[in-house]
Amino acid sequence: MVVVVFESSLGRLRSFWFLHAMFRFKNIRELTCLFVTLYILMSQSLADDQDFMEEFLKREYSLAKPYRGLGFSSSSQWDLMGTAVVTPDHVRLTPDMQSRQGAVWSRIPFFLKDWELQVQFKIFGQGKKNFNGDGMAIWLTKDRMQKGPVFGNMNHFIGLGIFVDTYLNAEKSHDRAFPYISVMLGNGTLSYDHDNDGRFTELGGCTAIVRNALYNTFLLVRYSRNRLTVMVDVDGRQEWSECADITGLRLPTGYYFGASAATGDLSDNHDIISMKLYQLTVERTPEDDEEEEITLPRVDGMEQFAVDVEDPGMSGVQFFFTLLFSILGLSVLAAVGLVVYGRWKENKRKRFY
Ligand SMILES: [Ca+2]
Repeated sequence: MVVVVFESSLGRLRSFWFLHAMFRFKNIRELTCLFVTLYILMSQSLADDQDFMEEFLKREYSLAKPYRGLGFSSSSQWDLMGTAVVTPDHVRLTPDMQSRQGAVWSRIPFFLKDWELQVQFKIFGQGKKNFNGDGMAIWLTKDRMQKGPVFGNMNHFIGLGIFVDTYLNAEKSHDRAFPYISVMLGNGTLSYDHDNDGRFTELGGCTAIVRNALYNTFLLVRYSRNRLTVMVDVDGRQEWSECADITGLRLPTGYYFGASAATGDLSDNHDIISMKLYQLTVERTPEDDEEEEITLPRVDGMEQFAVDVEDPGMSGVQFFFTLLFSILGLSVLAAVGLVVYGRWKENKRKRFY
């Protein structure tokens, strides 16, 4: 969106220069007038774009300055967890100290279908390159406020996790540089493998040199019509570079946004400056609206998301005990039947006399 804003302003500017070629300036006053007009037009266009963006900003799902009452007030829409603290400039999930876990979680379940999340954050610390960790994650998951081994959140999560992994755990992995951003979709049974930096469950990702960077990092997550795109801006150029693009990704609604971070033997400051959620206007066909409601996240055509709901059948031991108890049950029934029959016969004989 920043790109859109920037490019559209630039577009207007270009068209003005085209007009400019048709003018001839007689004196400095005309030139000044031209610059003033240009300035007013530009600031006007920027304001228009800003208004346009603000219209679609969903404040109830956004976290931005000033963080009044965040985590404490009953009117706040976010909860803090672990080592997370709020300062006037950021929400610090972990300080640059060993073995810390912190998170911030939205209190309101999320039901929009087409959306875009822009996260502004900063990761920095005293440690030299490769002597820092572990990283942070952005979440949209069924459960919230859980502690665990996945960047400060639970393992076997259900929903979307986007990891900013700042430490390379896998020993034999030289094909990618760290920090590395990766996308994972959890269905409750998939496990995040920390020792391999989640490589086997990764749906997409990219290297992004976000640590100790000059500028704050911007991460964009766009989800629309079952397509998830992740883009990143690390060097303050206000230009997005593509990081991941996954189609056929199906995410149920009613989940919670969150951000978490963790340090271990190595550490860093993990700061969230803002998380802004925008609603996207997307034309939907009747087929889109008729689309089945899903209960578990999945990616079309991926085996690991096929949930086995069939009866797995009996094992040998189960079969043996089932047979044993059936025989025992039948024997008891037969014995009871015989006793009842014997009594009935005796009663009949007594009545006869
Ligand atoms: Ca790692």
